[in-house]
Amino acid sequence: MRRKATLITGAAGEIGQALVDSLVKISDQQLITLDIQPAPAGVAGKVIHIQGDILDKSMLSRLVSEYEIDTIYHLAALLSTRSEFTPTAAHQVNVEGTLVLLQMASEQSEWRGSPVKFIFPSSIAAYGLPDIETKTNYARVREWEWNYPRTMYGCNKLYCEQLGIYFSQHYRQLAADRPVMLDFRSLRFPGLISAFTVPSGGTSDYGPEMLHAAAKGEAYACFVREDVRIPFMAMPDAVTALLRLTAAPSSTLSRRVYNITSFSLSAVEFRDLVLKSYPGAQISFEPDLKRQAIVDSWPADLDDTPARRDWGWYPDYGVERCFVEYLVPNITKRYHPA
Ligand code: AKB
Repeated sequence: MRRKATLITGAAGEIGQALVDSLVKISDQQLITLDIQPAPAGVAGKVIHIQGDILDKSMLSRLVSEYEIDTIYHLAALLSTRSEFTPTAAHQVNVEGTLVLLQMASEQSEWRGSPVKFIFPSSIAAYGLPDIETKTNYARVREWEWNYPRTMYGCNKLYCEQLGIYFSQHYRQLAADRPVMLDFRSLRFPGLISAFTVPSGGTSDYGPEMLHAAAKGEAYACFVREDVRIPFMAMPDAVTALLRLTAAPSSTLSRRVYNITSFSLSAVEFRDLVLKSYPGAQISFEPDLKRQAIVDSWPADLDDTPARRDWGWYPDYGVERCFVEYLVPNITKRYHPA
């Protein structure tokens, strides 16, 4: 008999590291982590780590010959700025990688006779507001509005959401027998901020970069204007949301893709919060017009009513608690251990 397992791709990335840290504490089944990078420090011996490429089908075949995978957290992706520099590679990793895993999860669902849960992080990058006026007028964007991404990463996320829905609801719709289909669930995250990892390759990174630079005592030039506003969330809330959505009974879910958010800040409000804790921080604004245009196309806020209603989503960290209790003490300790 194959052992039951949970697969986490992109496990060495920012969300991956935080999620795996939580899963090792609460999961009663084998965790298999997959990443192009080595296993994150701290999980050695607690997970089976495969250092490899999600596009490697023979590696995935070996995996399912040994394990019955019942839940997949598919976190592997190239983020928005990096994807603009290498759009073809982004498409390969973000779309083809997702397709390979969706196919594997579909086959596994049939073999098991019950749906594999496929949990997929999407992003505010799936939205694209055409100009600042529209962004101001449509501040709290709902899931079905403004789905016109302007980045490769945003296009990839939006399309993979649709692929996930297809594999959950319409896969092999012309076959004589309806297959057991996978159970796709996705969250559109705002900009995430972790106290323990530094982001790389994203366009919402100016927030966390400001904070980490201030804690290190380094000057930071923010690459967007003072008034640019997007939603943010503390990483522990992102992990809680992933776990809560995974655990939600299917009968309570009215959608497969949910917005979630915590607080929205303009870049200057973010700077002011950083200055409260690190009064000597040297933060200037030197907009990079091209990266700024990407952030300008993202919503100022998200309407997360369906997530709150269907599966009880709420953020534990509002802005104050996020900075005062989570970010500042942990980031300070990271760079200035006692
Ligand atoms: C990025 O900036 O690419 C990500 C995102 C908003 O999804 N942080």
